[in-house]
Amino acid sequence: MQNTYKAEPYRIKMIEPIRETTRTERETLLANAGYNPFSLRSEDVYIDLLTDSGTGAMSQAQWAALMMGDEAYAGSRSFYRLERVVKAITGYAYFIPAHQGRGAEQVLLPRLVHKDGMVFLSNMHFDTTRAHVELAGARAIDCVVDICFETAKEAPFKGNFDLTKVTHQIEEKGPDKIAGIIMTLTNNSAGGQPVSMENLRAVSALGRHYDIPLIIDGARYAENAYFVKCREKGYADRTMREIVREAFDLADIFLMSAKKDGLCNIGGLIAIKEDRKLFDTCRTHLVPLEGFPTYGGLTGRDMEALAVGLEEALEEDYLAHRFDQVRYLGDRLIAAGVPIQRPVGGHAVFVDCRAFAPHIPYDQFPGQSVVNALYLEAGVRAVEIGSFLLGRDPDTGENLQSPLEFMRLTIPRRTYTYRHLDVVADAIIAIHAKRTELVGLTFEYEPPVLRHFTARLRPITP
Ligand code: P61
Repeated sequence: MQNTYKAEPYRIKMIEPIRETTRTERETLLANAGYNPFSLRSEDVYIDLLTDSGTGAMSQAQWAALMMGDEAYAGSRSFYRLERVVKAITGYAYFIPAHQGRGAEQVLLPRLVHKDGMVFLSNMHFDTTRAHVELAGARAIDCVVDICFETAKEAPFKGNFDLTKVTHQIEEKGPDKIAGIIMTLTNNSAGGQPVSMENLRAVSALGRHYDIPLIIDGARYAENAYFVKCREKGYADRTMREIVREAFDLADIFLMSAKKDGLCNIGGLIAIKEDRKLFDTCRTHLVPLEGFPTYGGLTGRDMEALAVGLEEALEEDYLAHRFDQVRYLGDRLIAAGVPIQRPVGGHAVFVDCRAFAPHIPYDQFPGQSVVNALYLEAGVRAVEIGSFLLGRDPDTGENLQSPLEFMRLTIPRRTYTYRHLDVVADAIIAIHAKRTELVGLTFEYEPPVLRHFTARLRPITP
């Protein structure tokens, strides 16, 4: 990885104005939003680091490709173009488009659950994946390496599977109860932390030994491959294409939210290496859930933009700049003594809110408290990745305690400048200085599924 900061590998051809608000305005806006920034209007947000999902800027080549969209209901030329690109990158035989990641999940995951009591094992399930596992009647078990919970400790691949945990789960439950092994690349919930090729190889060997399918949940597979190139022995001289192909060769199925490393505002996909029967059953279910197999919920122009975006996301100049932006923000926070998951991940800086606000218990959501303080301070919208997002145990209804309480500062691709990141860093450093004043939150309204999207909260005033 480079040691010097470099400028953006692009220049700006079109701009989108953003607006500052006053602190008094923000106090009213946040109260009206039920202390949940998901309910803010984006025009009331100055710098939006809620997510890197669908929020990036498209390139001139992608905008040009939109004009080539073939909007035929069946047999669209744009579908075949996208299919060619996906097959060339993955080497897989079968491709199915979907409107976004969770669309792909709802088509694929229930097809792998054949009986009661089945489980999926993952390094870490992201929340929509967990929700679809549970909706399919299965259970989701995370088997990540323990070092990912020690945010201050640096390690190159904190997203890895713990091989002892996963082997133990397979043997305890019995291989026939394991519906699939889900390798999340990069490991979003752990802080955008990467997985090494060595770990992927070992997990693949386990899957093959026990005849369990290995699914790559690869929303950020290109970023993961770039970490492998930068950090893993033997990969520095390999091309991005070679590295991602090696990863896909080790797995059986690829699920992707293409709103991340597809560099698109919408899109998802399923690719299947060779299981024709699985492909057929997925396509059958695709029709009522997402749409006809040659569009799967996407317009022809979406598929064109995605075909271009998938290739651009593998360009090293782009990836080096992206990593540098995330590192820049992380370095500023570390220098000021703000606790973050170290080293920084690929798509975001994750602030460790258990260390930031240790006086707030997990079921009063320390991460959400810091997220709200950041909005009030500077109009910056971040997102909680912790106990608020994790929700309740589906069997007992108890609030689950997340092992990590994060505020995620997610960097949209090709969108903000280093100066924007300075504004974010300055604001976080300011709230860190008065962190003892932060208070916890309680529910005014709690929806039963994926509660963090629409919940309403209230600060617990002392
Ligand atoms: C994100 F606040 N991620 O990180 P879809 N797998 C993985 C993801 O990261 C992912 C999906 C599947 C989002 C969007 C998001 O509570 C939230 O295209 C590793 O979003 O359907 C999505 O892909 C699902 C933000 C999702 C959230 C759920 O920001």
